[in-house]
Amino acid sequence: MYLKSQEFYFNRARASLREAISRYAYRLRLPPDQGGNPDLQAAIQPYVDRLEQLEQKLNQRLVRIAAFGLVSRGKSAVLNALLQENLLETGPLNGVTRLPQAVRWSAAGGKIQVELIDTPGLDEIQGQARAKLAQEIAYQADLILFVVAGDITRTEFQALWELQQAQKPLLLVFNKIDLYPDRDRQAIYEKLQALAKSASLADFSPDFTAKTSANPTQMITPEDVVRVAAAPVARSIRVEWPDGSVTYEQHQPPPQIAELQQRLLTLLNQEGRALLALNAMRQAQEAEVAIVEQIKIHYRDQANLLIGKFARYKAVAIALNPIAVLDFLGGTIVDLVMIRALAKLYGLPMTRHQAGNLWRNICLSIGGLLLSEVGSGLLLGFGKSTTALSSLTEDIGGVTTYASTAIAQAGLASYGTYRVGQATLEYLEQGCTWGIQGASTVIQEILHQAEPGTILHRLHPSQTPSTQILHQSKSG
Ligand SMILES: Nc1nc2c(ncn2[C@@H]2O[C@H](COP(=O)(O)OP(=O)(O)OP(=O)(O)O)[C@@H](O)[C@H]2O)c(=O)[nH]1
Ligand SMILES: [Mg+2]
Repeated sequence: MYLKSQEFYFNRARASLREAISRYAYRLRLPPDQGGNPDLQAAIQPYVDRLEQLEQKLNQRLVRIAAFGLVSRGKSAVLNALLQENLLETGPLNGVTRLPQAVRWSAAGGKIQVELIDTPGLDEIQGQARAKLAQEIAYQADLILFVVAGDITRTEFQALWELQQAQKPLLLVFNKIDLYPDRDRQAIYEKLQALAKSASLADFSPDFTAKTSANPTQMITPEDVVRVAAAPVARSIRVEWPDGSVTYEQHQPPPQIAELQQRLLTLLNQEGRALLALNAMRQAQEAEVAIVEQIKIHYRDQANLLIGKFARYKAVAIALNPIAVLDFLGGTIVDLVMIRALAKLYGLPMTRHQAGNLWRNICLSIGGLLLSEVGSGLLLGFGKSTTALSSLTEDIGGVTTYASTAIAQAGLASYGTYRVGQATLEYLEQGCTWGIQGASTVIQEILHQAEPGTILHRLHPSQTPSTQILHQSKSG
């Protein structure tokens, strides 16, 4: 059941990306004489490239797993143990790994490809550069392994907290278990699991202040804490020979990596493609928001001119037209034509998301007219018409009444058009990611269908208050 929907959403993400790419790639190819804007094209090119990279990553079904942790916790050793090959350099000194490195992992089975990313210790490169590099890698990753080698330190908490800003699923890898006697090992393991359960870091340690008090590990369940010994220390073994002599031999125990390997394989199999789809959609959403932002900037003046022009059309039409019913009809038509013109100017699709909002603004714009007719103290809805009639036959006073009603209405009408214009811009902007095939829509669907107990389910807005705020502000 879950497997089937996973494939379904994976394909939906692909379709969504393809649609977005074709929408903006078309714009890039448009020559200047057909409305292509070289400035805008240059500005959106990098984002369209990013969409294309995302599509490639999806087509390859490439899952990125990044290992993070402080220096010498055994990040490189853990990845080597998974790879069953010493491809990554390890060593007893701090800061052996200097640059991020990606290695393909073939053991994940045929359905998906996996790339393991080794990173420098989080406390190795200093300050801003460290934080920025880590954020970038975390942002690219589909899953994070956070490697510790015992009790979590304060610096590790802080690092975890920062990594969680990327909203990626995370496994807590307790490495070097060979260094602890059984009882200590169990105690640390239970403490790490307890951490996953506690709601706030403040519960866990009084050291934590408001900023860090939201538990960065709240998205981890106890089963996401795994115990490994990626490169257990060699033991010297005393050998007593038949002739009575004694020698010592170095014995290298094999890595203990099964717990991590099992958890990863299960996860990739059950949720790998859904995770891929989710991350691709999140990144596509950001790229698209950036593209639309550029479009908005480049067409802002033209759009305002256009809205102003329609507002004037409407004002004139309404002021000159003495028949009330035609005001409404004419006003609505002007608004609708303007909406089309704006969509065309921006080259963005008219999707149905939030069409209701747009209609409400159109109705308000018309409602304003209606109220002004009532408010002019004359016959319901026919204020201007009646004054128009009377002004034909009566004194100059009638004409002034007509004129002032007309001016008031024209002002209201053009203000209404202005409001509809602004609402249209917002609507077009959101329509891109909230359309049927839009990234935001697909993200929401993936998170909604996630079953309890899955890592995806824990990424659901209702599970994490911080995403909810993000989500609400995006959906406006
Ligand atoms: N006893 C023991 N030592 C380990 C284990 N895993 C790694 N080590 C040792 O810990 C040291 C650091 O391992 P690395 O894999 O280089 O650690 P790292 O986190 O990649 O370190 P940097 O790249 O310097 O940040 C090496 O000397 C490893 O042999 C383990 O499971 N048990
Ligand atoms: Mg390393």
